[in-house]
Amino acid sequence: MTLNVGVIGTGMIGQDHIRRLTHVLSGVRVAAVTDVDLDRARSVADDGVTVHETGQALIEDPGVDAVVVTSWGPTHEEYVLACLAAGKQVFCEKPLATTREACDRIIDAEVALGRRLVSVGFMRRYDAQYQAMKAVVTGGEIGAPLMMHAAHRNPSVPDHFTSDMIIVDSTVHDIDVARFMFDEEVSAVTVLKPRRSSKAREGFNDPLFVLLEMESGVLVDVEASVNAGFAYDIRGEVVCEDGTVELSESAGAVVKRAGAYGGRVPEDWRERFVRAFDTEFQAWIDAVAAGGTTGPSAWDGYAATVVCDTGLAALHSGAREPVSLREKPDLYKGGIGGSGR
Ligand code: NAD
Ligand code: ISE
Repeated sequence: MTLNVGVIGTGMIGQDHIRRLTHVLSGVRVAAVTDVDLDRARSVADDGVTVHETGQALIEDPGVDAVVVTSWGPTHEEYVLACLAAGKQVFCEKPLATTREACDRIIDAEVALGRRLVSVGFMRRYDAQYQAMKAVVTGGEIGAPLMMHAAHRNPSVPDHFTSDMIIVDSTVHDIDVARFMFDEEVSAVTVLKPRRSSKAREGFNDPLFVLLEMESGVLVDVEASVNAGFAYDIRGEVVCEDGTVELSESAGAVVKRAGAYGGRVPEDWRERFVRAFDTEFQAWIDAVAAGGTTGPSAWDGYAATVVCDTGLAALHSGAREPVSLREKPDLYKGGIGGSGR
């Protein structure tokens, strides 16, 4: 069976996902696309792909079995709710929605339906290095986890990027990793402002130092910088009672020559996580074709957005801010989201 997917939002990541759905993955085809910029949607539609004028029309198209949402964050709620109303599986890029209230409405709608239709695009859970790290942590071979050190370094960001976006757009991935790694919620957030990088424009606090307190007491620090210049550099190390485990330096080769050694640092998130995105989507396609879904749930999307909101409060107050989550509905009980394994 071939799964017919409709893609809403044909910008940067929408085009990257259309490429993998069309040329890399199996059991799937892109049947329809749409974008508020219709010319852009038309320009990426191969022969045989329907271009819809609205996301609503795409969701209602009987030729579309399941939907991928890759439009701007503030539009996600509307499309995810429409997919739930239509009874169609939906893969929504992060964020699930941009406010706690919007995530609440999605959870309420999915719980009322009584089955999971929503999967959220936290692709790091499908990255081989993060999965290997989690296997060591949960295997217990180096004892109980105490701390995690993480770094999220973007080479540069567009002019519209703000300090708030360092948290909601970038650190949101590290928040999801922390929940995934330790299978528990974040209970408090503190955000410190290190010396400002001279490469950050006036008034823009970059980098930020984000401290997440997990329910068990594990501490996770995230250095988030978006003007690192040199490359896209993602780091992580978990410190346990009897040892440490860290993300390996590179999936590629290490070259030694002329008294030095080195390897490639990825250019951007597309290069660093290309395999994770492929694995994430193939798992979703296979699960949807089999009549279900997989991957991070609406609860995972909700929790990440609430922690981001709390992070923004901490950034602006300078204080430690506690995280307050609603009661977890039974639909999402049994651990924190999926990992595709
Ligand atoms: P983008 O601006 O390149 O593309 C977004 C597209 O959505 C644009 O073509 C825009 O015209 C379209 N759009 C806006 N409003 C719309 C609407 N109401 N209906 C239909 N189309 C609409 O942005 P992007 O970088 O591709 O990001 C898109 C989403 O993907 C964001 O939520 C972003 O956070 C997420 N993202 C995730 C990752 C990741 O690593 N998982 C990486 C990049 C982006
Ligand atoms: C971007 O939107 C992503 O999601 C990338 O994974 C992240 O590294 C980057 O900082 C964001 O801007």
